[in-house]
Amino acid sequence: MRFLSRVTITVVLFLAMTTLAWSAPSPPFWYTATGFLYESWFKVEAADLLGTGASQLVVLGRDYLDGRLAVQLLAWEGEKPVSKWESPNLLPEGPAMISCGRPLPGGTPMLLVLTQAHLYLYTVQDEKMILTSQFKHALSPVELSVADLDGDGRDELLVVRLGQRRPTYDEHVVEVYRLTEEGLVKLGGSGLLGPVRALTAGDLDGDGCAEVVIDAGLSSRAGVCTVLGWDREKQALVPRLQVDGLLETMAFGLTVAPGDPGPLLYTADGWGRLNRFYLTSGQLIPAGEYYSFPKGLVGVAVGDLDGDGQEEIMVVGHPNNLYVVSLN
Ligand SMILES: [Ca+2]
Ligand SMILES: [Ca+2]
Repeated sequence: MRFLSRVTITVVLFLAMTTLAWSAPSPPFWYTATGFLYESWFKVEAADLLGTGASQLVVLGRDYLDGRLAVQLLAWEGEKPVSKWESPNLLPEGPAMISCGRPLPGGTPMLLVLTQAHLYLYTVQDEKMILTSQFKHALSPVELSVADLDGDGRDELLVVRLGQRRPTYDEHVVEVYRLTEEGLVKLGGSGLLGPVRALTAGDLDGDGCAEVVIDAGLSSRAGVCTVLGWDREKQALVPRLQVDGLLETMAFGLTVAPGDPGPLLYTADGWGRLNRFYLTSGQLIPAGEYYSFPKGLVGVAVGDLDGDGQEEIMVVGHPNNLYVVSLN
Protein backbone atom coordinates (compact mmCIF):
# COMPACT_ATOMS: atom_id res chain seq x y z
CA MET A 1 0.00 0.00 0.00
CA ARG A 2 2.77 2.29 1.04
CA PHE A 3 4.65 1.35 -2.13
CA LEU A 4 1.54 1.96 -4.23
CA SER A 5 1.01 5.43 -2.83
CA ARG A 6 4.67 6.20 -3.52
CA VAL A 7 4.24 5.06 -7.09
CA THR A 8 1.10 7.17 -7.36
CA ILE A 9 2.95 10.24 -6.05
CA THR A 10 5.83 9.59 -8.45
CA VAL A 11 3.46 9.23 -11.38
CA VAL A 12 1.57 12.37 -10.40
CA LEU A 13 4.85 14.30 -10.03
CA PHE A 14 6.08 12.98 -13.38
CA LEU A 15 2.85 13.95 -15.07
CA ALA A 16 2.96 17.39 -13.47
CA MET A 17 6.55 17.93 -14.66
CA THR A 18 5.92 16.69 -18.20
CA THR A 19 2.79 18.84 -18.35
CA LEU A 20 4.91 21.84 -17.34
CA ALA A 21 7.46 20.92 -20.00
CA TRP A 22 4.73 20.55 -22.63
CA SER A 23 3.17 23.84 -21.69
CA ALA A 24 6.53 25.59 -22.09
CA PRO A 25 7.86 24.65 -25.50
CA SER A 26 11.20 25.95 -26.70
CA PRO A 27 10.71 28.33 -29.58
CA PRO A 28 12.03 27.59 -33.08
CA PHE A 29 15.40 29.35 -32.94
CA TRP A 30 16.48 31.10 -36.12
CA TYR A 31 19.71 32.62 -34.76
CA THR A 32 21.36 32.82 -31.34
CA ALA A 33 24.40 34.70 -30.05
CA THR A 34 25.67 34.44 -26.48
CA GLY A 35 27.89 36.99 -24.75
CA PHE A 36 27.25 39.32 -27.66
CA LEU A 37 28.07 43.00 -28.36
CA TYR A 38 27.87 44.51 -24.84
CA GLU A 39 28.37 43.13 -21.34
CA SER A 40 24.77 44.07 -20.62
CA TRP A 41 21.85 44.81 -22.95
CA PHE A 42 19.12 47.16 -21.73
CA LYS A 43 16.86 47.67 -24.71
CA VAL A 44 16.36 46.43 -28.24
CA GLU A 45 14.18 47.92 -30.99
CA ALA A 46 13.61 46.93 -34.61
CA ALA A 47 13.17 49.54 -37.35
CA ASP A 48 14.16 50.11 -40.96
CA LEU A 49 16.34 53.17 -40.41
CA LEU A 50 18.61 52.41 -43.39
CA GLY A 51 15.67 52.19 -45.82
CA THR A 52 16.66 48.74 -47.09
CA GLY A 53 13.19 47.21 -46.83
CA ALA A 54 14.36 45.04 -43.92
CA SER A 55 14.48 45.79 -40.20
CA GLN A 56 17.67 46.64 -38.40
CA LEU A 57 18.23 46.04 -34.70
CA VAL A 58 18.96 48.98 -32.44
CA VAL A 59 20.64 47.94 -29.20
CA LEU A 60 21.29 49.98 -26.06
CA GLY A 61 23.98 48.35 -23.94
CA ARG A 62 26.76 48.88 -21.47
CA ASP A 63 30.35 47.74 -21.03
CA TYR A 64 31.24 48.09 -17.36
CA LEU A 65 35.00 47.54 -17.69
CA ASP A 66 35.32 50.18 -20.42
CA GLY A 67 32.83 52.53 -18.77
CA ARG A 68 30.74 52.68 -21.93
CA LEU A 69 26.99 53.13 -22.46
CA ALA A 70 26.13 53.21 -26.16
CA VAL A 71 23.72 52.40 -28.97
CA GLN A 72 24.55 50.18 -31.95
CA LEU A 73 22.71 49.62 -35.20
CA LEU A 74 22.89 46.03 -36.46
CA ALA A 75 21.87 44.95 -39.96
CA TRP A 76 21.44 41.38 -41.11
CA GLU A 77 24.03 40.27 -43.66
CA GLY A 78 23.79 36.69 -44.83
CA GLU A 79 23.29 34.65 -41.69
CA LYS A 80 24.29 37.12 -38.99
CA PRO A 81 23.97 40.64 -37.57
CA VAL A 82 26.69 43.11 -38.56
CA SER A 83 27.30 46.41 -36.74
CA LYS A 84 26.70 49.44 -38.98
CA TRP A 85 27.07 52.27 -36.48
CA GLU A 86 27.76 53.01 -32.83
CA SER A 87 26.81 56.13 -30.89
CA PRO A 88 29.24 58.20 -28.84
CA ASN A 89 29.63 57.15 -25.20
CA LEU A 90 26.44 58.19 -23.38
CA LEU A 91 27.64 57.27 -19.89
CA PRO A 92 28.39 60.88 -18.80
CA GLU A 93 24.71 61.70 -19.56
CA GLY A 94 23.24 58.36 -18.41
CA PRO A 95 20.90 56.69 -17.75
CA ALA A 96 19.88 56.74 -21.41
CA MET A 97 16.92 55.34 -23.30
CA ILE A 98 16.10 54.75 -26.97
CA SER A 99 13.15 54.43 -29.31
CA CYS A 100 12.56 54.54 -33.07
CA GLY A 101 9.77 56.40 -34.85
CA ARG A 102 8.62 59.24 -37.08
CA PRO A 103 8.15 62.24 -34.76
CA LEU A 104 8.58 65.06 -37.31
CA PRO A 105 6.49 66.15 -40.33
CA GLY A 106 7.71 64.36 -43.42
CA GLY A 107 7.75 61.02 -41.69
CA THR A 108 11.47 60.32 -41.85
CA PRO A 109 12.28 57.32 -39.62
CA MET A 110 14.50 58.37 -36.74
CA LEU A 111 16.41 56.94 -33.84
CA LEU A 112 15.67 58.90 -30.68
CA VAL A 113 18.22 58.77 -27.88
CA LEU A 114 17.09 60.38 -24.64
CA THR A 115 19.77 60.94 -22.00
CA GLN A 116 19.46 62.87 -18.74
CA ALA A 117 20.70 65.99 -20.55
CA HIS A 118 19.65 65.81 -24.22
CA LEU A 119 17.28 64.37 -26.77
CA TYR A 120 19.34 63.29 -29.81
CA LEU A 121 17.75 62.59 -33.19
CA TYR A 122 19.59 60.39 -35.66
CA THR A 123 18.56 59.75 -39.27
CA VAL A 124 20.24 58.04 -42.18
CA GLN A 125 21.70 60.14 -44.98
CA ASP A 126 23.77 58.57 -47.77
CA GLU A 127 23.57 55.25 -45.90
CA LYS A 128 25.19 56.80 -42.81
CA MET A 129 23.66 57.55 -39.41
CA ILE A 130 23.78 61.33 -38.86
CA LEU A 131 22.99 63.33 -35.73
CA THR A 132 20.38 65.70 -37.22
CA SER A 133 19.36 67.61 -34.11
CA GLN A 134 19.71 67.72 -30.37
CA PHE A 135 17.66 69.42 -27.67
CA LYS A 136 18.49 70.16 -24.05
CA HIS A 137 15.88 69.15 -21.49
CA ALA A 138 15.37 68.77 -17.75
CA LEU A 139 12.83 65.90 -17.73
CA SER A 140 14.79 63.37 -15.61
CA PRO A 141 13.33 60.64 -17.83
CA VAL A 142 12.96 57.04 -16.65
CA GLU A 143 11.77 55.37 -19.88
CA LEU A 144 10.88 56.38 -23.44
CA SER A 145 8.61 55.13 -26.20
CA VAL A 146 7.42 56.71 -29.45
CA ALA A 147 4.06 56.16 -31.17
CA ASP A 148 1.22 58.00 -32.90
CA LEU A 149 -1.37 58.37 -30.13
CA ASP A 150 -3.83 60.63 -31.97
CA GLY A 151 -3.58 59.12 -35.46
CA ASP A 152 -2.34 62.31 -37.17
CA GLY A 153 0.58 60.47 -38.78
CA ARG A 154 3.22 61.91 -36.46
CA ASP A 155 4.61 59.98 -33.52
CA GLU A 156 4.39 61.51 -30.08
CA LEU A 157 7.09 60.94 -27.45
CA LEU A 158 6.00 59.08 -24.32
CA VAL A 159 8.24 59.77 -21.37
CA VAL A 160 8.00 58.00 -18.01
CA ARG A 161 8.79 60.47 -15.22
CA LEU A 162 8.55 60.69 -11.46
CA GLY A 163 4.99 61.53 -10.42
CA GLN A 164 5.15 61.29 -6.65
CA ARG A 165 7.75 60.03 -4.19
CA ARG A 166 6.34 57.55 -1.64
CA PRO A 167 8.23 56.41 1.49
CA THR A 168 9.34 53.10 -0.11
CA TYR A 169 8.86 53.56 -3.85
CA ASP A 170 8.28 56.05 -6.64
CA GLU A 171 4.98 56.56 -8.44
CA HIS A 172 5.50 57.28 -12.12
CA VAL A 173 3.47 59.07 -14.76
CA VAL A 174 3.65 58.90 -18.57
CA GLU A 175 3.87 62.32 -20.24
CA VAL A 176 3.11 62.93 -23.91
CA TYR A 177 5.27 65.33 -25.94
CA ARG A 178 5.19 66.58 -29.52
CA LEU A 179 8.51 67.29 -31.15
CA THR A 180 8.81 70.62 -32.98
CA GLU A 181 11.75 72.45 -34.53
CA GLU A 182 12.14 74.26 -31.21
CA GLY A 183 12.03 71.14 -29.05
CA LEU A 184 9.58 69.20 -26.92
CA VAL A 185 6.07 70.54 -26.34
CA LYS A 186 4.03 68.82 -23.65
CA LEU A 187 0.53 67.76 -24.76
CA GLY A 188 -0.65 66.01 -21.61
CA GLY A 189 -0.04 63.04 -19.39
CA SER A 190 -1.42 60.24 -17.26
CA GLY A 191 -2.30 59.99 -13.60
CA LEU A 192 -0.09 58.12 -11.13
CA LEU A 193 0.63 54.61 -12.43
CA GLY A 194 2.74 53.06 -9.67
CA PRO A 195 6.42 52.12 -10.17
CA VAL A 196 6.65 51.63 -13.95
CA ARG A 197 9.07 48.84 -14.94
CA ALA A 198 8.36 48.52 -18.66
CA LEU A 199 6.72 50.69 -21.33
CA THR A 200 5.69 50.30 -24.94
CA ALA A 201 3.16 51.81 -27.33
CA GLY A 202 1.49 50.63 -30.51
CA ASP A 203 -1.94 50.27 -32.07
CA LEU A 204 -3.26 47.24 -30.15
CA ASP A 205 -6.90 47.48 -31.26
CA GLY A 206 -6.29 48.48 -34.89
CA ASP A 207 -8.20 51.81 -34.76
CA GLY A 208 -5.25 53.81 -36.12
CA CYS A 209 -4.30 55.33 -32.76
CA ALA A 210 -1.59 53.81 -30.59
CA GLU A 211 -2.27 52.55 -27.09
CA VAL A 212 0.32 52.83 -24.32
CA VAL A 213 1.10 49.67 -22.33
CA ILE A 214 2.98 49.64 -19.04
CA ASP A 215 3.92 47.09 -16.42
CA ALA A 216 4.09 48.52 -12.90
CA GLY A 217 4.96 46.81 -9.64
CA LEU A 218 7.42 46.37 -6.81
CA SER A 219 10.70 44.38 -6.84
CA SER A 220 10.45 41.43 -9.24
CA ARG A 221 6.91 40.44 -8.28
CA ALA A 222 4.06 40.12 -10.77
CA GLY A 223 2.76 43.58 -11.50
CA VAL A 224 -0.21 45.41 -12.93
CA CYS A 225 -0.45 45.75 -16.70
CA THR A 226 -2.21 48.95 -17.76
CA VAL A 227 -3.37 49.83 -21.28
CA LEU A 228 -3.90 53.57 -21.74
CA GLY A 229 -5.35 55.56 -24.62
CA TRP A 230 -5.20 59.22 -25.63
CA ASP A 231 -8.33 61.19 -24.75
CA ARG A 232 -8.50 64.11 -27.23
CA GLU A 233 -10.99 66.17 -25.23
CA LYS A 234 -9.20 65.82 -21.92
CA GLN A 235 -5.79 65.95 -23.64
CA ALA A 236 -4.76 63.15 -21.30
CA LEU A 237 -3.69 59.51 -21.25
CA VAL A 238 -6.51 57.57 -19.62
CA PRO A 239 -6.51 53.90 -18.50
CA ARG A 240 -8.61 51.65 -20.74
CA LEU A 241 -7.75 48.38 -19.05
CA GLN A 242 -5.87 47.22 -15.96
CA VAL A 243 -4.91 43.57 -15.38
CA ASP A 244 -3.44 42.41 -12.09
CA GLY A 245 -0.98 39.53 -12.48
CA LEU A 246 -1.18 39.18 -16.27
CA LEU A 247 2.23 37.51 -15.98
CA GLU A 248 3.59 35.46 -13.11
CA THR A 249 6.63 37.68 -12.70
CA MET A 250 8.08 41.04 -13.72
CA ALA A 251 7.94 42.03 -17.39
CA PHE A 252 11.20 43.61 -18.55
CA GLY A 253 10.40 43.86 -22.24
CA LEU A 254 7.15 44.86 -23.97
CA THR A 255 6.38 45.52 -27.59
CA VAL A 256 3.36 45.76 -29.89
CA ALA A 257 3.58 44.28 -33.39
CA PRO A 258 1.23 43.26 -36.21
CA GLY A 259 -0.17 39.75 -35.96
CA ASP A 260 -2.80 37.49 -37.46
CA PRO A 261 -5.70 38.21 -37.15
CA GLY A 262 -4.81 41.36 -35.19
CA PRO A 263 -1.99 43.23 -33.42
CA LEU A 264 -0.19 41.45 -30.57
CA LEU A 265 1.31 42.58 -27.30
CA TYR A 266 4.59 40.73 -26.68
CA THR A 267 5.90 40.38 -23.13
CA ALA A 268 9.39 39.18 -22.14
CA ASP A 269 9.71 38.37 -18.45
CA GLY A 270 12.26 37.58 -15.76
CA TRP A 271 11.47 33.87 -15.84
CA GLY A 272 12.51 33.58 -19.48
CA ARG A 273 9.00 33.50 -20.88
CA LEU A 274 7.78 35.10 -24.08
CA ASN A 275 4.02 35.65 -24.06
CA ARG A 276 1.74 37.16 -26.70
CA PHE A 277 -1.68 38.69 -26.11
CA TYR A 278 -4.54 40.03 -28.20
CA LEU A 279 -6.61 42.96 -26.98
CA THR A 280 -10.18 41.93 -27.67
CA SER A 281 -13.51 42.81 -26.02
CA GLY A 282 -11.66 44.89 -23.45
CA GLN A 283 -9.47 41.96 -22.37
CA LEU A 284 -5.92 40.76 -22.99
CA ILE A 285 -6.26 37.20 -24.29
CA PRO A 286 -3.19 34.91 -24.61
CA ALA A 287 -2.38 34.01 -28.21
CA GLY A 288 -1.41 30.41 -27.45
CA GLU A 289 1.17 29.01 -25.03
CA TYR A 290 4.22 30.96 -23.94
CA TYR A 291 7.72 30.13 -25.17
CA SER A 292 10.48 29.38 -22.70
CA PHE A 293 14.06 30.65 -23.00
CA PRO A 294 17.17 29.52 -21.09
CA LYS A 295 17.75 32.99 -19.50
CA GLY A 296 15.59 35.60 -17.83
CA LEU A 297 14.51 38.01 -20.56
CA VAL A 298 15.31 41.72 -20.66
CA GLY A 299 13.89 42.81 -24.01
CA VAL A 300 11.86 41.94 -27.08
CA ALA A 301 11.44 43.43 -30.57
CA VAL A 302 9.67 42.29 -33.72
CA GLY A 303 10.76 42.98 -37.29
CA ASP A 304 11.63 41.48 -40.64
CA LEU A 305 15.41 41.10 -40.36
CA ASP A 306 16.12 39.43 -43.70
CA GLY A 307 13.50 41.29 -45.72
CA ASP A 308 11.62 38.19 -46.87
CA GLY A 309 8.26 39.58 -45.73
CA GLN A 310 8.04 37.30 -42.67
CA GLU A 311 8.62 38.79 -39.24
CA GLU A 312 11.15 37.52 -36.75
CA ILE A 313 11.06 37.97 -32.99
CA MET A 314 14.24 39.23 -31.34
CA VAL A 315 14.47 38.29 -27.68
CA VAL A 316 17.25 39.36 -25.32
CA GLY A 317 18.29 37.06 -22.47
CA HIS A 318 20.14 38.40 -19.43
CA PRO A 319 22.75 39.81 -19.67
CA ASN A 320 23.81 39.75 -23.34
CA ASN A 321 22.24 36.87 -25.23
CA LEU A 322 20.34 37.40 -28.45
CA TYR A 323 17.74 34.86 -29.57
CA VAL A 324 16.03 35.33 -32.90
CA VAL A 325 12.91 33.26 -33.32
CA SER A 326 10.78 32.62 -36.37
CA LEU A 327 7.23 31.50 -35.69
CA ASN A 328 6.27 31.27 -39.36
CA1 LIG B 1 0.38 61.88 -33.52
CA1 LIG C 1 -5.60 51.83 -31.07
